[in-house]
Amino acid sequence: SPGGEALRLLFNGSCDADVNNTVAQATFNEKKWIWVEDKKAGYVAGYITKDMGEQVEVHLNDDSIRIVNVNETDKMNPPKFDKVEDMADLTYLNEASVIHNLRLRYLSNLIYTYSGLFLVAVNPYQKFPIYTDEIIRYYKSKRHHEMPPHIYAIADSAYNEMLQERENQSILITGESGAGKTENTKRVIQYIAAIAGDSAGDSSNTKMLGKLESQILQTNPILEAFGNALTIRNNNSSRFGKFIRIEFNSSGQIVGANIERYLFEKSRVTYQTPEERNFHIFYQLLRGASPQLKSELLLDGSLNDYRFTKNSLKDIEGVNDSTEYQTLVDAMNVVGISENEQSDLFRVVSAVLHLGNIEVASSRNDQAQIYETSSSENVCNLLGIPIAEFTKGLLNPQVKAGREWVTQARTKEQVLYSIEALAKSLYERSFFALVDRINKAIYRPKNSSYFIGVLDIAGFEIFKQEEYKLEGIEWKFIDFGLDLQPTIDLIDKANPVGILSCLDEECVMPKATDKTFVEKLHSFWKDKSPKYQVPRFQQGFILQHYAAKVEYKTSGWLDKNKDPLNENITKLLARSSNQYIASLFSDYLGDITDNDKKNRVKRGVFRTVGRHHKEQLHSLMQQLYSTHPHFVRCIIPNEEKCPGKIDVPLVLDQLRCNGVLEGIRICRAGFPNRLSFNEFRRRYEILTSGIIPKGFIDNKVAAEKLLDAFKLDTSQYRIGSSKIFFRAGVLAELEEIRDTKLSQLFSDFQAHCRGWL
Ligand code: AOV
Ligand code: MG
Repeated sequence: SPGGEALRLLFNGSCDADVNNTVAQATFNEKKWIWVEDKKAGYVAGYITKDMGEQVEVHLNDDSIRIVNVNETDKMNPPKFDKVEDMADLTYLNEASVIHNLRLRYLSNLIYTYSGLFLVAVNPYQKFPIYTDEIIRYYKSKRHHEMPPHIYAIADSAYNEMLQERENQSILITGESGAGKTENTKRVIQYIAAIAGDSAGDSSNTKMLGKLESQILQTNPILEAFGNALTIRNNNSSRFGKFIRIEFNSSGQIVGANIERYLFEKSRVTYQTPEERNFHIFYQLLRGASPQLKSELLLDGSLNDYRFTKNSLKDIEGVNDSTEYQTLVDAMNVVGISENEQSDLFRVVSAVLHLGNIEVASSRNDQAQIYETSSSENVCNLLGIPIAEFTKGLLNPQVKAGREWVTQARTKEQVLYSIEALAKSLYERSFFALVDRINKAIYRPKNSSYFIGVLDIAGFEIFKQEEYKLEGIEWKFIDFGLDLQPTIDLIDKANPVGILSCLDEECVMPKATDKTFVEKLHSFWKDKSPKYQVPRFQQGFILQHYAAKVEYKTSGWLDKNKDPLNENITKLLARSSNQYIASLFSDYLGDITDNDKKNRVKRGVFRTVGRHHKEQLHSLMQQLYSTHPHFVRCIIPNEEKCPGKIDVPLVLDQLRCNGVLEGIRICRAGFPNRLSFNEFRRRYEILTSGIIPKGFIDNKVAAEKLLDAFKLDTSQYRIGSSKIFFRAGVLAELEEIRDTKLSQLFSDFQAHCRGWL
């Protein structure tokens, strides 16, 4: 198959002349070029016209002259480094050079760049033809640096390393909202499905995927319909995190997949700001469903008729909700979600809409009343529960007072609160059930030997230097600059009591309030952890996260951590005549005695919200630690969702926070490039003559002789048990010498031939 050079030509678009033309090589050599810090532009180019020690006079590119402190300047790399594919190869490594390189590449339509340990991906906000079947074939089984940087290269390394090292792999994709995490996650799955499916053999053609691979790909439109929404930052923002594990048999074929979801933003169901939307499905269903289905679902209105959609934005630029509805139904059919199951899912969506329209009035003595019953009737019809008990449960629920059950009168506010809690919980439970259902279709753990996990969530960092250890090289572990453990302890620890445990404890204390909770926290952590601080004005606490300090206000936490659902209603739902609805609330089945309650706590049914997240994240971390990680850092280029525009300060901010700049430094401090003895000898023997004796000689010995002959400083490499590890830039230099040598040989040869003619 064609090599990287062809692809490089294909990818490289035109570049904004203004940026491209930083400095030509000839001009560069004449003057002392530098980068100067600039508040607005981030950095501007210029050359030094006068050196005054602490200060320099600089002639800037716009022909202005500025006098600046030397420490506000950075060295500039020669033009031959423009658009380098791996920023660890830059001679001068500083913020200005890194951002300059990313910018040059971005404006030439090159959105992917290696950066030592990471792949950096800058959101293009436009569709480039770089994700085709043909490109997939280019990347299949190629060596990393043979090909231009691409998310496919990362997916391919993960796949090959899984097979070669017989080790689970993970691809960790992080970045701000709208930076491109989900898009890149989809590309990883697409690539793996194409090269590792049943039918993959030689085809790597996404149109000819096997059934399982198609199902795995089609889970995405389903999850996005129910779990994504338009936000200010992203037209298709994921309101949940996910970890997708693709499972393989020992020969590398896909045998199944599993999706775990984290942290779902259910509050969006009942409230959106006017610039945002509810979850896509509400708009898709109301705009795309057939009149017949809508009437079955008792939906006779449109977006403006329902409280949970009417105040939101209605349209997404370039998206047709009705077409998306069709895409969703097609996807559900591929995954094997039956028509009945689909109508169950839609029934929940409709019930949520009708819940929002229940009008609650207040009687003279402040008691809640429902006079207009059509919405409640619709809700009860859709959910398969009797309306009399539903209304009574809302307005006059039975609650336990000491040992007695008494009937309580509720205010309008209380009833509205419990209706909203019900709508949110109903939708959330249905979303979770949908994820379970999808897993039932695609998860077949039987023959699984390995997995590649793809994490599409914002958050944390893990880092291992296993390869160095395996090679028996002494390696001083460098802290990644993101010392998370103290913060994790602070949130997570059982002893002394971390924030979550403390919250759980307070939730079961009879007289606890938000105030007693915070006071307890202060008593445990104030002055005991460097990451914990007490705010001066608000009731709450401050945590030092890796990018910044974050202040948490704790008002309402106790309530939020408890289950806010009205048990009168949830018990009704658990006995719904509709099996699906009943299954969503089966944990509320039966009358709950105190004894049951204790048992349930043990069985984990009554796990509090905080506790549940904590357990999930713990299990995720355990899985990740057992894998070989690959890191992808997504960058949002501007806040206007606009193609071809780089907001330098915004990007710099992300590079500082996400560890890219730190990562390059670490990579350069270490030995990022490696070659086996065999390959090193094969490639570079040509640079010497007569160093290696004729006849058999061990590859390691040969490699050592070559290293000697090249007179490489011993600080520039380490010799392992099967490979040599090089500092950044060393191999690049050897490659350059090799290129020169080869072209010399070639022209000698040509001259020689001419002599014959
Ligand atoms: P996110 O996952 O990182 O945000 P997305 O992956 O949803 O961000 O990307 C946001 C939007 O940017 C997408 O809908 C595309 O329109 C565009 N986009 C991103 N990457 C690409 C790409 N490689 N090629 C073309 N368009 C792209 V969030 O889920 O909000 O944290 O919560
Ligand atoms: Mg996303």
